[in-house]
Amino acid sequence: MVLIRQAQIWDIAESKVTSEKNYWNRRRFLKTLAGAGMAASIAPLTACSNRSSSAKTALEATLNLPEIDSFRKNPAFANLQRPITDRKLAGQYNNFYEFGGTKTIWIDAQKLPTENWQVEVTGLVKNPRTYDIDQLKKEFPLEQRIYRFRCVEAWSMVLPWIGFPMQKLLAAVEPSPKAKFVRFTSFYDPEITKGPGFHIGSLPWPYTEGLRIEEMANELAFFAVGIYGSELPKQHGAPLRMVIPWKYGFKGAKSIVKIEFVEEQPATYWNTIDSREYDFEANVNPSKPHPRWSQATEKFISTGPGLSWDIKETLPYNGYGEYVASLYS
Ligand SMILES: Nc1nc2c(c(=O)[nH]1)N[C@H]1C(S)=C(S)[C@@H](COP(=O)(O)O)O[C@H]1N2
Ligand SMILES: [Mo]
Repeated sequence: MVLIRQAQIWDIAESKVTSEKNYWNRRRFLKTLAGAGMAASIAPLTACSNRSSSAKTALEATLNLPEIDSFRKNPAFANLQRPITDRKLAGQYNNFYEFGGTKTIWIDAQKLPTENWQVEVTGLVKNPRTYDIDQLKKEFPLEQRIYRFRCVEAWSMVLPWIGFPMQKLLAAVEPSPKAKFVRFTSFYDPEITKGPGFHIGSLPWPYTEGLRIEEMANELAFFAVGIYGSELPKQHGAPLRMVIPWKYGFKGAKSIVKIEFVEEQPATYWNTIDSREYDFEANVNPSKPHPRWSQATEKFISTGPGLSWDIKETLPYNGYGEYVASLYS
């Protein structure tokens, strides 16, 4: 266990964090400028993020949400021999590209309108249905599961989600035998979700993700409506997001408005941008390097309130092989 860094996250320059956005912007610039022979002179984009104590208070306000009063703690997903990541740290180190490409999108994500949220379940199912978020929470008993979380950028956390297994939704809507895949769509409104500098050009919005039906039916596949005992903060993808703990974080679409059962493998946001870097399957795999991040180890963001991390070896399927390996044999 090697502690390689100890600093307040408030003081960390965004340039120290390898972000998908920096890469993506840079690549666009390189593409644009390549013809002019200027590519070599472009330095990586950087941005500074110094946060004051008023920002701390603002952060706390975004996390201070109603507690979820009735849920059971599922003992099968309770003990990971790793500490749960500090709540404030998890709530200020996010990816939510609709609101910008920095890790500090918790500020801009507050623009997400979550009132009267509905989720449409449609496509190849016997019982298509549009759920109000409150109906969903009532219909499916809620439980807490502590899961490892692994981003393809090679950082990881341990997070206590509250929600229900995707299996339960499958049983309620009954997909037809023709349904082989599921497509999940995140909220998108270009008037609201304008991440600064990230909406240049044509990106394949809305954010969508997909699973095979068998993956969705796996015991681990989860819909979260809460975290740390309370409702989901907007930056974590309120009011409903996916959690697929054996896959990289980008498979877990946030703020879901539509769930669609389909016959063919659906296009996804990242897979459309770069299928080589973001394959559809995206299982956590230490022996399959990403073009930009060796996946052999990860930065486990463990403690709080400052940002610090331990380097840990990455486990196949993020440690969940006993549940999911048979899906891929
Ligand atoms: N709609 C949407 N969902 C998303 C993303 C996003 O940009 N937009 N980012 C993904 C990525 S790359 C990660 S690592 C996780 C981050 O979840 P967290 O911020 O709650 O830790 O959300 C995933 N879901
Ligand atoms: Mo990610």
